[in-house]
Amino acid sequence: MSSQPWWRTAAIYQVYIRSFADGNGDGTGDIAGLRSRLPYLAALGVDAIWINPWYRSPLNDGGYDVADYRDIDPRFGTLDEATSLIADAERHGLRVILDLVPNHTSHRHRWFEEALAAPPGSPARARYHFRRGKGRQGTAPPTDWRSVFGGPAWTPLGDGDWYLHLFDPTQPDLNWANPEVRAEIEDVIRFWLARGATGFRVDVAHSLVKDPAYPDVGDEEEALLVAHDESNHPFWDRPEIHEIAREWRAILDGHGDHTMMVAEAWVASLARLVAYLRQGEYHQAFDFAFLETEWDAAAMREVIAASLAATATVGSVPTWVLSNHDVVRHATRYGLPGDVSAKAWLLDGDGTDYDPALGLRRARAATLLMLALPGSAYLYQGEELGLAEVYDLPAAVLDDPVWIRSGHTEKGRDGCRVPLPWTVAGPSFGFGDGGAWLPQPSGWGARSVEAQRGRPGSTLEMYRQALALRTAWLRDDVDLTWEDRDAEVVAFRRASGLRCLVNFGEAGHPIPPGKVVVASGPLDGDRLPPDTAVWVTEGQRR
Ligand code: TEU
Repeated sequence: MSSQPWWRTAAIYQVYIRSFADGNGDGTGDIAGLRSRLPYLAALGVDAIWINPWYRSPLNDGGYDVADYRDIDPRFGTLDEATSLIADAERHGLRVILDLVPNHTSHRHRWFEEALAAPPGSPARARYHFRRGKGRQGTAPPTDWRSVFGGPAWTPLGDGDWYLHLFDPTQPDLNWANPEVRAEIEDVIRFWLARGATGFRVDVAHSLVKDPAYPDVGDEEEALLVAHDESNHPFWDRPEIHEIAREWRAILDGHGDHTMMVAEAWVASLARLVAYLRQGEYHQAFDFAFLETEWDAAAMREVIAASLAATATVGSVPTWVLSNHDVVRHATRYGLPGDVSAKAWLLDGDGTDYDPALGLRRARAATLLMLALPGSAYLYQGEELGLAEVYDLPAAVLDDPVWIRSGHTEKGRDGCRVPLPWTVAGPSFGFGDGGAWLPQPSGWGARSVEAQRGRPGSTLEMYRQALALRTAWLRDDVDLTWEDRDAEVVAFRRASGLRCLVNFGEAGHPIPPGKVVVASGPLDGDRLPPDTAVWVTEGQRR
């Protein structure tokens, strides 16, 4: 038995439900599909799943536009099915973490519809941020704030009031100064805990509270940034957020010590990130600096050491992630030249040297690195198949509001959200009996679960092996000892005796004595080739 709370060393698998598995053949993933694949997830060896929003929603932002926090969107299933899914998952040894979206609702939420029907200054409008426009006629936005997806963060209603939306206009921001809002989200938390959820991934945890004076940001550049290193930005990372986190934490603590919540907080520095992990606040917060680090030994060592040191100051451990539904898949990122921004490349990448084989090789090595580190790791569906970003989706099928809101200057996040291939052939490669809501590449079948299952050396088998070894070797301790080797090789030893070596250089490197228990690619005798990682053990496996 481990002495650590489960989440401190957990591997958690992110299910983007719309694209995971389709149980009814309508082209959209659903709860029935997910239920049928629970044995797959259990066999993969993860401890928990995090399910992206499955609530009733117009799906203008893939479900991050919630119309009813206490019901399931009919395209995904029913509330009864959701409750059964959570119980089923538990029987498979999988905990369930849900996505909590407290910063904004959908414009189709009952509250927003009430607000629109009510006059300016009414209590119904006080649940959101409604402000008079600037200028004599009120025709200018109340502030210069910009939406993360592009364009102004305010939309006028025609009655003098404008409403705030830091994301899409279909996602009005809730007013966290209003006690009714706080009570409502607390109740939503209780609602899902009562249905067996273990905890929550909290969406845009660094926003919520806005400066009641609604000042301009002033600087155009600043207005666009998601992360700020000051404590008085009008809408990002304000100090009042921490009090809200403490209230939520108290609710979770009241439901048992297995509960947890993880913050999605894109903040400016590690120091600001670990503030979310203080006693009585979040259990975890994603460390996105790791996924933003270029393929370079010194840079990787630095970002890992910094995260370990910073989280230790609050008695916590890092939370690693390489891919999720918002970023270009890591198998593609690592295949791009170091000076190319993956996000920008999506738009007009054809001219760039993209090397998918190199990307996959490095992605597999990066995964072994991540899974060997102290702390927890979040895996994004499909990375265990080595899936690459589908960068050439035609404009006509793009669904991410980013594409439109950015005036077609950012392609958006659909390329990492393409439905999974389960079988070598079939109408949607086993995703379901019908089609897929986003078109899958023709070569997708060769990457399918069926094609990789049981095949030695496949990415799927590498993940399975590494996750099993992680459970056996890396459960109990949070220590890491760096080993002094070649500058181009990141090497460390865990207290259990397991060593991890990753070669970022261009020449082979000697593998230390011991047993190689997993490798990210073919080895060159007793040498570790470039862009490859190994785990080596000494002594008996516990
Ligand atoms: O994302 C928060 C966020 O600010 C970024 O991830 C941003 O969406 C992205 O960089 C834009 O390109 C969360 C969710 O993960 C995301 O899917 C939602 O769209 C967003 O919140 C709004 O709810």
